[in-house]
Amino acid sequence: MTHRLTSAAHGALATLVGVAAGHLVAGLTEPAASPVLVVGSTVIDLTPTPLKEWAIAQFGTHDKTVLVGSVMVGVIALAGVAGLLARRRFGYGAALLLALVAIPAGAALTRAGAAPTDVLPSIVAGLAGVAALAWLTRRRAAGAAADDTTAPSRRGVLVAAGTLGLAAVAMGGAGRWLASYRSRTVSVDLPAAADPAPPFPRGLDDRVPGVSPFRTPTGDFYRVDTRLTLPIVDLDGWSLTIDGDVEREVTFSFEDLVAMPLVERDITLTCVSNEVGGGYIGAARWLGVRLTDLLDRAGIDGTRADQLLSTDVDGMTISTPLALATDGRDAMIAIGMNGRSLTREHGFPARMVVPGLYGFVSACKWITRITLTTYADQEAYWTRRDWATDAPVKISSRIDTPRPLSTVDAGRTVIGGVAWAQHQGGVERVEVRIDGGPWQEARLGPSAGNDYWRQWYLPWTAEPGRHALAVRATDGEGDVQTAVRTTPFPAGSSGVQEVVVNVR
Ligand SMILES: Nc1nc2c(c(=O)[nH]1)N[C@H]1C(S)=C(S)[C@@H](COP(=O)(O)O)O[C@H]1N2
Ligand SMILES: [Mo]
Repeated sequence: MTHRLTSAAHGALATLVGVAAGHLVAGLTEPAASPVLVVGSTVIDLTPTPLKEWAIAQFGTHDKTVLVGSVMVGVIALAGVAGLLARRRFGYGAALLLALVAIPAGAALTRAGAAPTDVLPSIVAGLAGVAALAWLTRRRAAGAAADDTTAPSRRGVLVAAGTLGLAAVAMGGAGRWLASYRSRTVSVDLPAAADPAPPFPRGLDDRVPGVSPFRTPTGDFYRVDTRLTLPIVDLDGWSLTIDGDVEREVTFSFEDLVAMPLVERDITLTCVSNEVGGGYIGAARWLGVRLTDLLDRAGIDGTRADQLLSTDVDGMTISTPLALATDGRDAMIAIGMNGRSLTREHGFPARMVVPGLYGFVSACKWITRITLTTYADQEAYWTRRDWATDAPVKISSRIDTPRPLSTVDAGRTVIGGVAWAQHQGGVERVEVRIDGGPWQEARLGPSAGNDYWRQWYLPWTAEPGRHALAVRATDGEGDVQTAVRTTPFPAGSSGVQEVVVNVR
């Protein structure tokens, strides 16, 4: 029994060494091609939409950690089997390890934007894994031949295992460090906007503790994308091409964009996967080139296109309705966020921003191509997964304070939060309902335009006991946030948030 366990452990250890060696090579070449990560990404792409939504709801922003963890557990289980096989006959175990490696190798070569060299980390993982397994097996055989129970041989096996374990940790750590070092944010100097945003009003930030800051600091801005690693984009090699059904294909370098008249706008970005009351929303000041200025260079007057199909540096695609993107709203290719160039997390060097549309149909990060096409001809990533193509942000509101299920002291306190109705005349009114009573009008913070969220608060004299607080917003067109609940799929959640708090 213990022998079996040892064999399985050796298989697992050898595989960890392989995975770590692959991670190190990926850190030097293409981080996204790291064996575990590339399998994880493939799982993300293949997961049916309902299951993906369930995972996001269950694990929130930890969904990717859970995913990578599950892949690792699966790999180690199979690796244990390889260890057991190797005990019978080394060739069997080695063959299983190599077969295992075929999975990331295939995934790396078939992922969007793959280069032939992306198979390297998997090859190295396979070779390192088999070599480690051979070493452990040989050590063990030597020990067994001497005498199963003699201390020195057993110590020899333990030393070998310990050495390999340390090597795995060192290689894995080095790969991780390399990937994050190479994708670190380097700020680029950007010129001032030719068309600046109005002065940013002072929000309720310090007057109503607990309310979301009026402008979300870039480091706190939510991040949603299908990636497990950040792309490493080299500014000199980067360009943005507009092609498809246009008069002439045009390509812009980063310098070309910077040399064009820049606009600056305050825009709130929302993810379609945001549940009512959720955190997948952020508000920032964006700097960029008007999308229509770029489209005019390509000439789209006679186009038959109804879709802008954006492609990122790795081949990920995002669709945007052409009519909405060019209807006069401040759609732009942004190169700056909150006074700096974009961070890697948020799309460096350039991304699309279209006020009023959920991010998955507007906000392509790491953008490198915009193709004018039709929905009938070409389907973007989420269109293939049955999400809506025309997805305006739904009017919604959130209670930031008091926190759900928190305990607050009785007496004078304040209920506060944010509300948004991007591009629908902004937020006109916010109302709060306490314990099912009448809707009471809350006080609004300042406005930074109709494409930006609004802070709100309502003073409250809290009586001891349990209380249910609800909030709803009304937009500038008079539309009231509906209480009818819908799921994020396929066009965004709706409903009214209700939180329960204890007052003592
Ligand atoms: N290339 C790329 N762009 C992308 C995505 C993605 O997965 N890949 N996700 C989109 C989604 S669903 C949203 S909500 C926004 C989020 O932008 P943020 O991460 O800067 O907040 O980016 C959009 N742009
Ligand atoms: Mo999203």
